[in-house]
Amino acid sequence: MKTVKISIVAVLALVFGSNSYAQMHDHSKMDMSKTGAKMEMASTKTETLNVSGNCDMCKARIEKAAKIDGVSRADWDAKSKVLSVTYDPAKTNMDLIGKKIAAVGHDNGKVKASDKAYAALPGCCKYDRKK
Ligand SMILES: [Cu+2]
Repeated sequence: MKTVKISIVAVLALVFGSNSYAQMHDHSKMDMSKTGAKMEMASTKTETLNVSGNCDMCKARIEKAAKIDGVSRADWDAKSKVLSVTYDPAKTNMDLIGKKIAAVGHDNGKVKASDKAYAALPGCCKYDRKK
């Protein structure tokens, strides 16, 4: 009788033991995927850039110009004149993004727009230029 009890305990321990092992295994898998997601996020960078502009038309133009290959998000705030860009540093950089924005007429912290590009802006978009 004693040996039967012991074997039942042994079986239970085995079942619970393997069960908790399986759970631990699942958790470690979950943690691994979480780490993977974090690593993916770490491969992109978010930076801000001061970009001159006035209105919603400027916003659309600036954000469109900023969304070059490697840029996953571009958001310009008309009030603060700050553009926030999320990009993959392996594919592009802030100098390049600044250059693209200057090319459509908007002075920014990286590159100043040419007089020609600025002159091509619609009247409402002609922001005050710092000389
Ligand atoms: Cu505008």
